[in-house]
Amino acid sequence: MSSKLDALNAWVAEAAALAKPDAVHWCDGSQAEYDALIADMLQSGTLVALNQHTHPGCYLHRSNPADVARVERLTLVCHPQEADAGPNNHWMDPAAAHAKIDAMFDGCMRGRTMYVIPYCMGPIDSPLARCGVEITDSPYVVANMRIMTRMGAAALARIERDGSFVKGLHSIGELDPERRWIMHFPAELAIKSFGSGYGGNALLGKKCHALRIASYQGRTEGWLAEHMLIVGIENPQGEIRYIAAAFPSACGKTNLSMLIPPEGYRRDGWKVWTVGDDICWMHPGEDGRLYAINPEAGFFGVAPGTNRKTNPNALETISHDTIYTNVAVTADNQPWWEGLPGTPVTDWQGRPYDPANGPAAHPNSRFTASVRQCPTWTDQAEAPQGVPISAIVFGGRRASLQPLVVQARDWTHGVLMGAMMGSETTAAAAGAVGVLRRDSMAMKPFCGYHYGDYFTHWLDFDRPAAKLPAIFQVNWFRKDADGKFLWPGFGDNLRVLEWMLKRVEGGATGKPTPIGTVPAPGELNLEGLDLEPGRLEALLTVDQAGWQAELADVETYLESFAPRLPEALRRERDRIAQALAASD
Ligand code: SAT
Ligand code: MN
Repeated sequence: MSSKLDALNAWVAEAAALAKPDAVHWCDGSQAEYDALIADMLQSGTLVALNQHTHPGCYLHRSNPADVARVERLTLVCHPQEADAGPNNHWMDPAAAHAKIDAMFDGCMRGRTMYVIPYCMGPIDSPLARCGVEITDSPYVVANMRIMTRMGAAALARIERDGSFVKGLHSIGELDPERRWIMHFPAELAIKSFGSGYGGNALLGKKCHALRIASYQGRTEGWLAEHMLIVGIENPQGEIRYIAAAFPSACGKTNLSMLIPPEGYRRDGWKVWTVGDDICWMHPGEDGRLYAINPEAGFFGVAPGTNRKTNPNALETISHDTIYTNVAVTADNQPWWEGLPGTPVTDWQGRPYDPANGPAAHPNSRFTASVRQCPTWTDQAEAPQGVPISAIVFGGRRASLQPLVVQARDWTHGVLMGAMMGSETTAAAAGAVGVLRRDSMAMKPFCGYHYGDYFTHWLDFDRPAAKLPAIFQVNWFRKDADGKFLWPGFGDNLRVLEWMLKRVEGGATGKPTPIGTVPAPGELNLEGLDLEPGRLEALLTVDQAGWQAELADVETYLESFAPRLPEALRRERDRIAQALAASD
């Protein structure tokens, strides 16, 4: 073998010597390999076949009930200096971390096969793509990685060309929550994950590599790794503009990335193209614009709430060749979750369904399917240079305060908007649901280094020749006094995206407010939408006292990143606070 693979071979040998598997299997990514893995998992009970007439190629995995979400307290970012991890991460000294987790890996694969998975995050020939190798003892992880990444022989060939890759060592261990760690060593481009088989903890190409490690790599190399969907909006003239949007987990990124335009828009010829639903890597291009790729090749989406009305494209995507995790099952063995028609008979734990046990599908139950199965998938997702981004959107789940849409006045204001994002927590992470927490750029669980340095890195993109995207803040989740959502969301969100693109192209003047620009009366296209009188005003209201309180809270939050908080953000916050006070 060539010397470029020596480092890989040596690392695999070292991992095998530590974990002591019965066999080592190098994954080639072929269909035959995938089929054989599925057959083995059906035999061992790791997978259950679903109704092959209604859902060909679909299987169900029921995970350990104590292993259904990411666990932030067990997720560590191990920089040599604790200060570099920042208050936004849990930290352990790298040497201590290695020692702790290596003791768990010692002999953990006895009686198991160790799989070596070469993978590429991004189009295989893209200069923006980066490779990794995951070693795991979970065939479920292998099957998911084949859907979620460009995995196998082509990735190995690229690793051989590049000579570098991210090392990910994973074992499900005993799935014991007491013996579980997800550790990142950004300076070593390494990940070690033990004791969990759940998506974000175990599919190491996803959050661990494409966000935590890549955010750090991006800072060193001058690009951004973000928790963003990428969607193309085609207008009736056939022009396509791309938008990248950050939302915390389980806030509708998948839905927004493949939305169906409202009827009037469809009639007029508007189309939506899906590039990615979760992760976006953005590099400045030679023309000064930001170009984005989706490093992933699949969707690992939240099942509950996905239905004909909310996301028909997702339903179509997952109607075949999909791995389901922790959903319920109907009498005729179809996958089922809350929001679908039909009746569950078996719950996500495999028990006869009883409402007394809670929802039939786990609230964080998931589907894994290739992006290519999505009716709105575009081959621009394979463009090696990426797609140019016209607008960046930050969105949270806020029952009050945050207007439907606000545009930042410039890049610095936009970075502040991202930094001060707040959102009510969801089931994607273990812990209480519905609690407001700050989640800067939706990266709180995923930024692999100090948030203060990360804000500085964002601000640094504002250079003389840069042609940066406009930045907007949205909130689809604002409620009225009775707790009802004010905005219909889903396909109608295109109305808001259209306004953003008009702003970018100079086709809307907007209405200035102390917190940014909102749509002027008449600028949001509401044709065909039955909004009760006063609703739009309620959606766009800037509650002055509420915002003053918000900015006071933001100040405390931002200062938690001192002394690394960039002064520009402090000044920007002060400017808005003064504008609010002046509008009193
Ligand atoms: O962390 S996962 O990738 O498993 C899902 C999510 O939280 O977005
Ligand atoms: Mn996500």
